[in-house]
Amino acid sequence: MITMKDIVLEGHPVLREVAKEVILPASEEDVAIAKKMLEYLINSQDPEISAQYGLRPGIGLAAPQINVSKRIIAVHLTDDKGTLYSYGLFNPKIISHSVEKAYLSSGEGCLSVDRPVPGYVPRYSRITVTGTTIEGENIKLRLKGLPAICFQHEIDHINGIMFYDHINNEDPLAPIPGAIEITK
Ligand code: K2U
Ligand code: NI
Repeated sequence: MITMKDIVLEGHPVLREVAKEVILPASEEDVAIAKKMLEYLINSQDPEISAQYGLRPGIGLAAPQINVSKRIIAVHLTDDKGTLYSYGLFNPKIISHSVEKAYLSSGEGCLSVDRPVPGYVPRYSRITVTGTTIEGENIKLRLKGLPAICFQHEIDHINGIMFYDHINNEDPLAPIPGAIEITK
């Protein structure tokens, strides 16, 4: 199982690389990586397991964060309507997005950043994402709210982008014009 020792911290060069496409159909090795990443998220959200292994709770994880420079992400969260989004996804791609922006009112954190970084992170409020699931299904997801924020955070990771790259350094908490505020 993945624990915190397996998650690389900011400053590690892999977090600034553009990760490589996964050759499909995914190999047993890449399927196992995606399954372990999803397992981490599920474990990290279990109070007993996360306490026992000292896991930081996560709703998303990208393969570069476990020092694997491949386009693999995992997401495990429930949105405000109670819809569960639980995926291990190969080669995720944002194929369209809204002009409208959104941001998390609490700002963002990252399992690879063990310090608070205050500031609003502008994201697209709605996105359409394609990718291939662990089961080998090619899917298209239309997302908004926290799922949209999470997928953008993880897809940033496979492009070598960190959430704080988007923060307005002059005024981190400046309102983002026209953006909607999302509370988690
Ligand atoms: O990629 C990661 O480091 C996991 C991130 C993903 C994430 C950050 C900000 C906003 C959305 C997703 C976090 O550690 S997951 C922790 C978390 C939990 C609930 C809501 C937001 C973030
Ligand atoms: Ni992160």
